Amino acid sequence: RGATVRTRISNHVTTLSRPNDRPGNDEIDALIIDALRHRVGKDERAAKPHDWYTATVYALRDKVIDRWMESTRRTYADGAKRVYYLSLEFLIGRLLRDAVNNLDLTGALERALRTHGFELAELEELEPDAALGNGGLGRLAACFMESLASLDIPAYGYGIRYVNGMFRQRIDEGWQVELPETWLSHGNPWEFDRRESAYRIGFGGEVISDGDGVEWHPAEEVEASAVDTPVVGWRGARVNTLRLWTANALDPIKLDAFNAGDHVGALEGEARAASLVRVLYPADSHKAGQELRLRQEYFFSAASIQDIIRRHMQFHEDIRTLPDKAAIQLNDTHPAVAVAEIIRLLVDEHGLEFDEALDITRRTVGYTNHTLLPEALESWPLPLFERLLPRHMQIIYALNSRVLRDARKAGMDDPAVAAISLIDEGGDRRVRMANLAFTGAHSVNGVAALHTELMKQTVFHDLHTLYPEKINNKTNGVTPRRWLMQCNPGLTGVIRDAIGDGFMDDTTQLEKLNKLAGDAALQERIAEVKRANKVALAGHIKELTGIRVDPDAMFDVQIKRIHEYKRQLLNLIETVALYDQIRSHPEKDWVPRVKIFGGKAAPSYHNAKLIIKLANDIARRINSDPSVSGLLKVVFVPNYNVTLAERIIPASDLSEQISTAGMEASGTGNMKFALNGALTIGTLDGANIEIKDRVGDENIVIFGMTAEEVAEKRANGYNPRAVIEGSPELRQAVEGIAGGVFSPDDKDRYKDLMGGLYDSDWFMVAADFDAYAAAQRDVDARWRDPAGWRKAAIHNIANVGWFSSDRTISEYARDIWGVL
Ligand code: B1H
Repeated sequence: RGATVRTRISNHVTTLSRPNDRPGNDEIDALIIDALRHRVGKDERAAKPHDWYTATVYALRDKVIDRWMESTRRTYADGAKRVYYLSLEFLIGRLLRDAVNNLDLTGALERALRTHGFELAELEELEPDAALGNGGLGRLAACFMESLASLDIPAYGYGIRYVNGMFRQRIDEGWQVELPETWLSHGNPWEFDRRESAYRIGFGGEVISDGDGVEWHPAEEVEASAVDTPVVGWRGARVNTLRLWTANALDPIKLDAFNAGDHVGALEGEARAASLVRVLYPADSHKAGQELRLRQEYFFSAASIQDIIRRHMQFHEDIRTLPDKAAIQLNDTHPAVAVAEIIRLLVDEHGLEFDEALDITRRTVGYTNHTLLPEALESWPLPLFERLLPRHMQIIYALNSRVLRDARKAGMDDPAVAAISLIDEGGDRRVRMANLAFTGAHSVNGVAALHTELMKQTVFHDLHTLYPEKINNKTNGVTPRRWLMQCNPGLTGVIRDAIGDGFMDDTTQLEKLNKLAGDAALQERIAEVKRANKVALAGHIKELTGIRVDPDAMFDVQIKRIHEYKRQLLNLIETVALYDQIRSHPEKDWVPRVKIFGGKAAPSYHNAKLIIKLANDIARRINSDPSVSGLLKVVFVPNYNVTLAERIIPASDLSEQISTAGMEASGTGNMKFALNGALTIGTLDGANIEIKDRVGDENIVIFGMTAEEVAEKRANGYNPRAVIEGSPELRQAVEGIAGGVFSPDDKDRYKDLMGGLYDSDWFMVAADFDAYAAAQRDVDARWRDPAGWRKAAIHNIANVGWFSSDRTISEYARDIWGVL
């Protein structure tokens, strides 16, 4: 299989003219000047940097469009099966460097821009970071889109074009403040309005059945209209489409109301439509429970399914061949209502019997689960679901009756049948979206080996017993184009010099570095690149926070959404313990560290916001204490996003992946850090386990309880108070925080947060503390041996090529979609 991927890519190596360093950049220059004049409407003298940026994107876009049309023509001509990735999140970040790099135009474009007095890097800074996602789930969707194009798989991403994506985070006196992010305020030169691709999406109303048919008469309708962004594959292999839906009122203005003087009411339809695509719910690994969220889910699922079926009928004419020509992947349960929508269209519009419609749906749909956290499992109150989607509710009942019949036939008992049901009957009745997705799909996958095992044992235990062939694992991956070549050109250059270019088309070739890991010259070059990246980051940190950090200290980094299960608190408490230790034993040979934190908290997540404040309170105190100066600094970088990650990861020495075992489904940041030569300190959770298996036990620092031990401890009664009292270091740190050492202005600020550790400590911070602190001292010992550290870093880079999203996507393609 690996070979298939390689040949597919190398076929395209020849189709793109290389090398990029041929002298003439007249073509790209001419395109830029033409775009500047005729599309931006400025001449070279009047143009501002932003105009040049826009013109540059237009010029590139023109190069992209030719390949885009060629890709589409090829797919039509081949009658090929298409992949449809439905996701409420696409965390794509900036796109300029992606396009330039994948079209191999970096050199040509840099030279062209320099003739006009611009650096490409400086224009890149003008591009807003498109944050149409929360965290890992959304970023995974973006990496997948890039890999699909790179592997030459015809694919469409479907989502929502949020006007306000993820909020911008400001830190005000240490507290998170959320501001709207207006990424579209200067227009978006990457997108194409496709008003001709528009569909009516209904809500509410009633279902009328007369003898031979069923008709849904919605009470409200909005129009979904498509906005397309091209996604360029590596070496221009292919250009796919990211199709994001925007909403319009069918009747933009009610003229009768307007003429009657109701000027606001006349525009109400437009306002209601606009509200659908206004904001991304900022709830990572947590359900966003409002009605508007369910409306968003149905709006984008229904528009996407209508689009997919229209395209299918246009070219294949027979709805029964849908599973041969389309694979629809549901990114978590957010688009799960698509299952009911497909069945509805097949039954109500195409006249199929229910069972045949269900069979076609199942053969077309795959579902990816991303979390087992109970608070993130979506379910909707039945009355709400029924009011908003009455026909879909009927279809869900019809599907449920078949599923429950299967369960009874298999001899399952009442508790098992209750667990399998699409309706949760405990308390207020709710529709379980995970059960809908599971029963409506032929494939249900987890995102790392441990997570997939836990799916079978816990949340999906009974569904798995009933349908044992569905659950499969697809360990996540990240695109090496963005997360190595683009974000770390220095390291990429050193690797090319050391092992040649082969790894750029097949990251498993990074393994060639293993035998060079002890080579002093290579270690030196990699260390120089790391240092340069750290100097650059230190400058950026100074600009963002005013804090001065020493590039020769260890950069110890935890950047990710703030969540209790990710245990930023464990890291912070250990930071305080280290601070105490340094002050008690100033004579010891401490390793200078910079503790870097970054991440957003869901606006309604009280403890997560308090953890941000704690990080900032700890930072203020430690950074101003001369007794640890030069040894310990703490930084909270505001507004963590994809663009910041691209700066921070290449400059990191230590990657913190310390979630409570069993709770982080996979993690993908862990892969990015290792690929950029950071060592990991982590628990046996998610993909950490598979990273350890690949880089080797001696090149990663693992600590703490296993998922099994966590479950056991929870089952057998866990007494955190006793643990805290039995650990002097932990106790001193927790008492200090609880007593107001870091919050002299409000001594009780952290009383309840720390109290929670004594009383319940659901995330087992106390239970893992001593092991974590010991692991950190082990990290110190390794750092004191620079050659040993550098060697371990090289083994990390060498052995995580497997975590390329090209590998992940080729597995989906082969096992789930049947397109490779
Ligand atoms: C992940 C989410 C998520 N899992 C609900 N679940 C959301 C759930 O807005 N919501 O309602 C948003 C996001 N996100 C993450 O997915 C996992 O926590 C990571 O471990 C994993 O690496 C990532 C990609 O699979």
